[in-house]
Amino acid sequence: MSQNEDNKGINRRNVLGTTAVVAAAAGAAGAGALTFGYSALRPTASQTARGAFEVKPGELDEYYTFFSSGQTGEVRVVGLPSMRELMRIPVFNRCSATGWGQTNESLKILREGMLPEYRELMAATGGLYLNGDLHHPHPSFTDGTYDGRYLFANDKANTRVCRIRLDVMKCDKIIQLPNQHTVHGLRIQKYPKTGYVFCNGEDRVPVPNDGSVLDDKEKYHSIFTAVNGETMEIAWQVIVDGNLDNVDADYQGKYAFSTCYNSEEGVTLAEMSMNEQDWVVIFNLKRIEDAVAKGDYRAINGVKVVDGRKGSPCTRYVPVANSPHGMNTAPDGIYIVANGKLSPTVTVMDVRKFDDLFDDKIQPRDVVVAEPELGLGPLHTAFDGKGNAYTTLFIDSQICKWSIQDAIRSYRGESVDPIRQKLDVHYQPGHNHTSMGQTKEADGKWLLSLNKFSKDRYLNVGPLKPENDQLIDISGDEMVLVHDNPTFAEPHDATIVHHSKVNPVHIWNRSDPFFADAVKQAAADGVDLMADSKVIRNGNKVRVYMTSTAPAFGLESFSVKQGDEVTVYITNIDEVEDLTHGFSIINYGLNFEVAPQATASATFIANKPGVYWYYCSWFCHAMHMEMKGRMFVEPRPA
Ligand code: CUK
Ligand code: CUA
Repeated sequence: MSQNEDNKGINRRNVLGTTAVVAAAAGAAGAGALTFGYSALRPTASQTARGAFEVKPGELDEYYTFFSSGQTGEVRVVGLPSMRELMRIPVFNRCSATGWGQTNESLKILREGMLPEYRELMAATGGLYLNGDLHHPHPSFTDGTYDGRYLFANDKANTRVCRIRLDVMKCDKIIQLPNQHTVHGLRIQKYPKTGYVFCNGEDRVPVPNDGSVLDDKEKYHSIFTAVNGETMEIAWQVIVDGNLDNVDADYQGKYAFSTCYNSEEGVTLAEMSMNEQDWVVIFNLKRIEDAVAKGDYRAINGVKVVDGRKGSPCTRYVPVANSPHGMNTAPDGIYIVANGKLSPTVTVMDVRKFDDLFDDKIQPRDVVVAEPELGLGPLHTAFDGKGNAYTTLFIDSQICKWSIQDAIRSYRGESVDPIRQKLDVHYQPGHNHTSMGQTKEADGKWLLSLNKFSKDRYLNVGPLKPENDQLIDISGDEMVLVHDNPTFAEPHDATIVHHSKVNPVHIWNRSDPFFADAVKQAAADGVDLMADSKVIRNGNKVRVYMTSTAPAFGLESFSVKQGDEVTVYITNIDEVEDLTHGFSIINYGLNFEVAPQATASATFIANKPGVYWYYCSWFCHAMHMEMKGRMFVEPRPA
């Protein structure tokens, strides 16, 4: 018996119902249908035909999916429905292929993305973090749907927020949030457009956290931050009661709301899960902006911090069952769902009631319109835009499909069962996602289940196993599992974006700000990056400018002196799509990518004398192996 089966303690009726439905759909009636063997649940050809998930060689996917990678620290771009990985965008990690974390262009973003005190802390690694934990990637919005400009994501490990430009699929900005300790939940203002990026501070710490307070948890605070997505500056912060977990925003541009666990404000597992109830905190954006405008805030570490603890006009606290996790807004712009985690229920709220709540015309629980019991461990909910919700059940290893309207009827006392279907997934799902389901343009075609455990689903690769991301066709009345996809650590979250929303460039524009510093330096040195290859010496600082065009660098060799600080600027003057060059110096630990029409640079100290070949590391031409040259490092005079 697998753990998946062991976990199905409750809801036997629904489990049996689901199995029968799936088995019938698969035409696999008989003994298999009544056992819980997974062979009966594996899709057959006839089952998968409906979803037409196969993308044939040469065909393009209909959707971009932006996957987080958790503790790997990057964003992955995956085609859907094929589930083919198309690209990786390094952000909080280092990348040997692209030189992220090594080029001056990326180092500037990474260094500026750290508060000065943490740059000091990380002196041993050059003032840089080498890790990150990227959970929640979300694209920018205009009028309730994706506008293709940016993707934002959090770093839970080091309290950072990044922005990725979707035109070039590169990170262009990172900031580290002061006062807050970790950023976990991250979502985007949907209307009228992405002004704010909402960032949940999960852990409570003393503010300021300078050692003057240690084990006195009464003096700890949790902080909610709004970052301006256009400028990547912090707009304001709000102090709240309890821990913040996940966050979402409405479609009206008025509210953000966060699930909160640890309303007990404890510091141990036992303390944190003591109470029967926690809450959802609702943030009134207008009132917070007014408080900031009126000077009703404390400036802490250069940030305007508004007091949003209980009793504040800026927030309301809606009690929900113990330790809610996911927070999801339905595409109808009306219903929001807080997922129970330790409770088998999800709590549905109606955002149209929030104005009255803030005007004290109703009580916090009056905004709740449904609380269906779905199964064990509800973590996240996705929507199809047709009135159905899909909730991951972590402990049951299932997706539960349910009707929002029937859940509301049932809450009012009518005898209806909101549950439409339960589908086994493999195993222990966290987030799930529908195509365009986090916008008002939800199209109800695909559902992704991001499962934390793959166990027996793949060839054994040793004790560390991949995650298992499963593709489910939701276009018909029944959910049908169509594809398993293994992923390396560890997608928590993904966003499925119709391809028409994203329009990346094919080659770089020479005026791109990404390498503007290099262009400026070249101009100061009188160098035309597109034509000149030369060495400029300024004391012990040496700048080596080189073009690259298949299959040759602009310099076949260059000389520097031992101890020089050398900056190499490579400009790819090829104007051909996909003709990327690389630049690596052997034994000097250097490699980076130079895509068509880009300039990339890196700086190092030439401390070791000798002959060092540099070579093109991205296969570019039949003569790619010959695309190389020599760096001569002259020994320091004795
Ligand atoms: S969290 Cu990971 S499963 Cu960080 Cu969005 Cu819910
Ligand atoms: Cu240029 Cu390989």
